[in-house]
Amino acid sequence: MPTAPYALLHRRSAGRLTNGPASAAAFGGLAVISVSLVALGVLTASAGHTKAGAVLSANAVEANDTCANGFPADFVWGLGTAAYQIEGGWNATNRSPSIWDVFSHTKGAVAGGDTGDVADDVIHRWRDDIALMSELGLKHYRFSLSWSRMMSWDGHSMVPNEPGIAWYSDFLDGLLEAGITAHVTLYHWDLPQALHEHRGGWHTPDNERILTEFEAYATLAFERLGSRVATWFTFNEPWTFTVSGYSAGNHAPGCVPAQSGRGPCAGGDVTPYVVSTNVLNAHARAVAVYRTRFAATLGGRISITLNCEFARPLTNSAADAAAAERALQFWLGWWLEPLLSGDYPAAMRRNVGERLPSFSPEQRELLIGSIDLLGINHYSTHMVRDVADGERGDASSGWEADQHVVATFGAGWPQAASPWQRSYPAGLRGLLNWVAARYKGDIYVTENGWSCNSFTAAAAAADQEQLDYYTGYTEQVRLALVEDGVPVRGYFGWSLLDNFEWADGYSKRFGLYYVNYTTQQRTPKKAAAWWKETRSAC
Ligand code: GBH
Repeated sequence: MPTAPYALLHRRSAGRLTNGPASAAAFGGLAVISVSLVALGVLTASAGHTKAGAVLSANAVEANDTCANGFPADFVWGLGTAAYQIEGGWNATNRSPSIWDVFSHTKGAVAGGDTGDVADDVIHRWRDDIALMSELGLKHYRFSLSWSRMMSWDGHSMVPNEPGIAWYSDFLDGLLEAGITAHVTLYHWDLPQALHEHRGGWHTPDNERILTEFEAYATLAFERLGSRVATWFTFNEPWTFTVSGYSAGNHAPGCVPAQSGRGPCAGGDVTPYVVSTNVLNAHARAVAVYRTRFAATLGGRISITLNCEFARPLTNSAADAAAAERALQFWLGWWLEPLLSGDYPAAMRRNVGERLPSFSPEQRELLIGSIDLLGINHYSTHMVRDVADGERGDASSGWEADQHVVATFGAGWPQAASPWQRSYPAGLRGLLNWVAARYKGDIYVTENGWSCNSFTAAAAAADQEQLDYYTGYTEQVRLALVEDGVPVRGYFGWSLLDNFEWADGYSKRFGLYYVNYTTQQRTPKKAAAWWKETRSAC
């Protein structure tokens, strides 16, 4: 059987997708004794997390430090979620709209007309959900803050929103009481609508105003919540919100390159690169604030989470090998390379040309080494070939076309409910090795999980495919660590609960717990029991 027509599975029409070496400074945070986290008892739940020993080579792992699951005793096992996908409470705590509220309420934007208005209603059910985490024996939880819950628009800029801050503060206290370490993302795609509309958002070239706003938001979060946060992630998957939001158009704010004229999406083929440049600069500014004002007293670490599907060459040809490498540079190098060297990858400079902005010397300096560790999200693998002469590749324009590749799936790879996902566990090991060849610091898999083919509570409780995905992928993480010496220190499954799966609404289910959206009842899936028995118990 030939490989599946990957690109065709995703395209509604041309250009639109349907579905939705670290510098020494990079390790600065590790040397710090985390006084306040220790005082608060956080470190009891995160052994090895902020202590210097975490940088020891994986090869130094002693047999008697190894758990029954084959991982070191201090390996971090966690689960993740994101604000707009689970919280609901769209106007509780005086929250104001983000670009996702506006997008999801736009006719035809989200499957089934679903919105995040209620989602998993975690805003009201959080005590029960922390109890659920405890039941699972969970020690690490990754979640994001809603910027427009933390802050409100005063007509000129974003200002602190006390009821929203109080909610997150209570939630963090709840985690702490349950002995669960918090790993917090500042931006999981939900830009305050006011900043998009009135302050040029991410899409305006050299937008100093958005950098200033992000810096103020990050500072507020560090100040008010930082004593209870072990790891900060500035952005989750900038690739996804940039490409899906500003090139494919199937995520908020829904920009496509073909759009012309006035308005936020008028930048055409340049917009994704304008967005990436603003986002990278915003990341660097927030990290600089954390390091200069907070790291020494709070003792946490700060980084970014980048996503990448692994790319394997479709054939043995040199052209396809180069195409697979180029695909990885376009997905991951786009973000990783500036963080390590201060500039975009050479492959992107070649293909994107003058549409790709440059960083100033000051911006480069802030970017280089601006991660204390690296978060990697990974779901699937692509078989990639070079474009033929005259062919445009996976799209007619935009980031997709700039790569000059065509991506498909391997024959026989199990198909998830989401058309874009097939299971190929070895891809994660390949990706971790690719990353470790470039970045020498600690790596955490911050997302990995399966879009379940079970759609009722009863079917979900017996879902073997999700369990197979987790056992297959975590085994490849173990091999990367133990056999290849990749410094992978943790793994976060996606997700704790079924939730609002962006453009797919509630039609796709990644949770370890099935959620009935009518009753809000949570039912553990088979993989939840596995998690409890083999990941929580060392
Ligand atoms: C992550 O995104 C998110 O961080 C999380 O919020 C989300 O719920 C979870 O994973 C599951 O989706 O093949 O061209 O159609 C995953 C990111 C989703 C990015 C699928 C690529 C397919 C684009 N990936 N998407 S395409």
